[in-house]
Amino acid sequence: MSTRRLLLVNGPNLNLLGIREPEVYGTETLADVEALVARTAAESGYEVRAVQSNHEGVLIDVIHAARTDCAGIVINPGGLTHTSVVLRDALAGVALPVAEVHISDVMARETFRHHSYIADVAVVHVVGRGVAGYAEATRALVARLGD
Ligand code: CA2
Repeated sequence: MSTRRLLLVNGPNLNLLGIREPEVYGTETLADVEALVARTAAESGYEVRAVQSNHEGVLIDVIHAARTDCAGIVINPGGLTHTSVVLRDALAGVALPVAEVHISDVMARETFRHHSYIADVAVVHVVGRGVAGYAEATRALVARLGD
């Protein structure tokens, strides 16, 4: 039987969700995001391991660990989206389907946010839909996993 678990990864500074910059990222907290993804995944019989870290190496380790016990990864890499070859390599290396989420519309922001090192290793992309985008990404990822 396949593993009915997803890894939810939130990268650097996303622990500040709902606390700072509500005009950009909204008023919902990281706990709200994690509960939303858990609820959404549960609709399809998946459980969720949720991890947020401000440390790139920790993110790499949790992605590697998912290789053997998760079916897919929902990730908002935060600012590492635009800088991190190593995060991209980790995602490519575990060869699990990846859904990339951004709360804000990165293409409408500074040009340095326009490039994503993650985009072409992800099979689902949800950008600029607010926190609700995590639910969209989770549903789209689960739909690709089949039964
Ligand atoms: O829109 C997104 O979800 C981003 O991935 C968020 C990153 C940003 O660097 C990306 O370009 C787009 C920033 C995450 C920081 O989150 C904060 C949340 C609340 C207050 C301050 C930062």
